Amino acid sequence: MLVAVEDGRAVEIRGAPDHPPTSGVLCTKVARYLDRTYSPERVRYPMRRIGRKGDGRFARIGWDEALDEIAARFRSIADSPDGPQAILPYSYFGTMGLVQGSSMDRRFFHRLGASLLERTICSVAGKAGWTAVVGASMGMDVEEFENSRLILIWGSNSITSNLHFWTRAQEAKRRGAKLVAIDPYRSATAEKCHRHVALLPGTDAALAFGLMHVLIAGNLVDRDYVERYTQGYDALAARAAQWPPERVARTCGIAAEDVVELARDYGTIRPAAIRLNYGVQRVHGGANAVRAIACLPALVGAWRDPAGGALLSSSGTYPVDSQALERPDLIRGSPRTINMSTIGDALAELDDPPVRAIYVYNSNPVAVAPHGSRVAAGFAREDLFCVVHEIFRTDTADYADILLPATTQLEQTDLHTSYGHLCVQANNAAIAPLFEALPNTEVFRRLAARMGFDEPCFRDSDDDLARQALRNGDPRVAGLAWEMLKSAGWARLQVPKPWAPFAHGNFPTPSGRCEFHSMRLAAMGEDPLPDFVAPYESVASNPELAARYPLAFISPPLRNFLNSSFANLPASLAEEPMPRLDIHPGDAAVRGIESGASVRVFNDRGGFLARARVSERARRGVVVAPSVWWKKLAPGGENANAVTSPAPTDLGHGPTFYDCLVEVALA
Ligand SMILES: Nc1nc2c(c(=O)[nH]1)N[C@H]1C(S)=C(S)[C@@H](COP(=O)(O)OP(=O)(O)OC[C@H]3O[C@@H](n4cnc5c(=O)[nH]c(N)nc54)[C@H](O)[C@@H]3O)O[C@H]1N2
Ligand SMILES: Nc1nc2c(c(=O)[nH]1)N[C@H]1C(S)=C(S)[C@@H](COP(=O)(O)OP(=O)(O)OC[C@H]3O[C@@H](n4cnc5c(=O)[nH]c(N)nc54)[C@H](O)[C@@H]3O)O[C@H]1N2
Ligand SMILES: [Mo]
Repeated sequence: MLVAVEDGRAVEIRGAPDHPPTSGVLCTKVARYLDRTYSPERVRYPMRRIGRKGDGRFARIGWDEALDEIAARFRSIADSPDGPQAILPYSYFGTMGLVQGSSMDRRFFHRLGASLLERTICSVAGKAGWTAVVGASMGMDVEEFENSRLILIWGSNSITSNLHFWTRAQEAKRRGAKLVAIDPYRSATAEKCHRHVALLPGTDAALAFGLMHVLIAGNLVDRDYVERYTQGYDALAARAAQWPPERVARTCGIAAEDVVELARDYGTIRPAAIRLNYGVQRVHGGANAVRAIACLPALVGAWRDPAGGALLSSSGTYPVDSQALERPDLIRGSPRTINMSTIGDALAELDDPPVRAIYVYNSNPVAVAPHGSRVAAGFAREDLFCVVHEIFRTDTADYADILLPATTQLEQTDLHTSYGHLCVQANNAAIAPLFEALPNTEVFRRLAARMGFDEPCFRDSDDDLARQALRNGDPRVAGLAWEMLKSAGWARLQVPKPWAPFAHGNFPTPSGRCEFHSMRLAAMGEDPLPDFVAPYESVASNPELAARYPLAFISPPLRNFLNSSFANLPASLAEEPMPRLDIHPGDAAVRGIESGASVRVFNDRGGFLARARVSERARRGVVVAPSVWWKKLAPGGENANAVTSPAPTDLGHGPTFYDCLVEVALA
């Protein structure tokens, strides 16, 4: 991102035209980054709560006063019989930069002895599933998709959430490739694909097994690749044998012919690529679905070609030195770990010790965490000392005892890897911090000094931290020193181009092979093979619940929002004036719902209001509420997370946002 500055003020931003994976294009929301930076709604100064928790009424105080108070409260909790574990950091990826996202903050809470946070809210199930089979979060180079002949876009609305991949997929389409969307929702992306397989949420593993079944029966397996580079083929084939297309069709709610045709295409068109994304893994069987899908490219030898294989995340291609950044060696005692996805339960139930203080940064849990009423109730606890460091007065900020002003990316220094491409980016500050805003690192530096943490690492500057971020000596970052990145802006990792990481095996698994069968998972007491794990909440798996709440509910990302970020900007809200619910004409008619009607979406966990849009974008039996809205900007003050569930995924303890039954009625 290039920023033009005049008299200290950023006046224009644009994509860098020569940055290979993004080629000068900013996505819809980031193109509004100046609106965000110069918004009149920014948190400008440190503030102290004067109203009731949740009211969002504050009075200005100074930085010294704010930090003195936080340090005093933390010290008194740490010295009490409850100890420092009663303090909890809460952060996710408000910024994904390594410096502002996971460095000084971790050092501070480690040294304090605070409870550890398990950061599960997004991708853990998919990561667990993918690494079981492939070994690390690595896959195709996004730039290669333009050379693919068949692309399965699996659980991804790429036009919304992964524009730079979509550009390549469109180029492939122009060159004659076939595009297939596998998604319960006819998203903008699915609409532009040649085929759309609209399966029921949470049934992807069944479809993957169905594809294997047909590939094996039709002799479309690459025997040579399987023999040389994989492990557990016979056992996997035995599982696949249990999934003839008719059974798959019943489980997924699709036609058996769809399974057969898709498998034939996948077994015969080369190069065949899968853009797998996180939409498939927010369900009970999310990790197993990703495991099953991750087996497919090896079965047909698709990895042989740089434009074949699959991509879930590229993040594991970067040699990030998290030990150096986060300093887990500083951890005092053996603190417990709290799962961020069940924060509502943790705030309500833990008592040995209870969570007495929470420090939120880079996240907006009151809007984004599942089972929203529990989360809000937890944050409303009068005895909870709550610090929120934010750019805006989010739903979470309203519960702060102390609210601190944060810088935006234009005002801070950082180093960014990626989970979609293979470049490293320097984030140089373009302008000085506005108002009294400070970056995350500086706040933790100042707090560390107040707490008397005198280890030299608490004095590292942001440049020092950026210098430590990548593992020195790793050949993938040879020559990519921080000083070089700062002046060049970015550089591609030192990996071969074209990139075909598994063309000759070399899987970063314990066996070095693609592990259809995983001894590592077996040793953990898990199924060594992928399997279909049914949703917690679906008509087939939970008919009793479905009798009351018959509709499957999903709430995927909106193009104009980034989770709940950007969701308060007037330009975003001009395009998304109301929370929307897509519902199929058949499901709408029996409920007397017409397009434009105000509806209530509800289950036992809660409910929220949306405006119905009746169309076949939603398949029958599934309703879709693009998200994540700020609760206080939504009619009725609730958003989609009023109904979503914190029940854990099969591996990784992720939340199951898209494993959720609801009923819909006219409001
Ligand atoms: N504009 C925008 N971009 C974003 C984000 C955003 O909020 N807005 N969020 C960012 C973040 S944090 C993430 S994690 C990424 C990834 O975000 P993803 O979770 O990959 O999001 P989407 O691309 O919307 O893909 C989700 C798709 O999966 C579908 N889906 C839901 N359930 C299932 C299922 O069970 N099976 C299958 N096959 N499909 C299902 C949904 O209908 C949706 O079309 O996007 C990032 N990019
Ligand atoms: N219903 C439903 N819920 C979902 C999802 C879904 O698909 N459906 N998606 C889930 C996913 S994939 C994810 S990743 C999570 C995301 O959850 P979060 O990581 O909480 O993401 P955001 O809502 O973007 O909130 C990030 C906050 O950090 C702030 N911020 C940005 N930069 C900085 C900074 O430098 N310093 C500080 N202190 N603050 C900063 C922003 O202003 C913003 O309010 O939401 C999840 N919630
Ligand atoms: Mo995410």
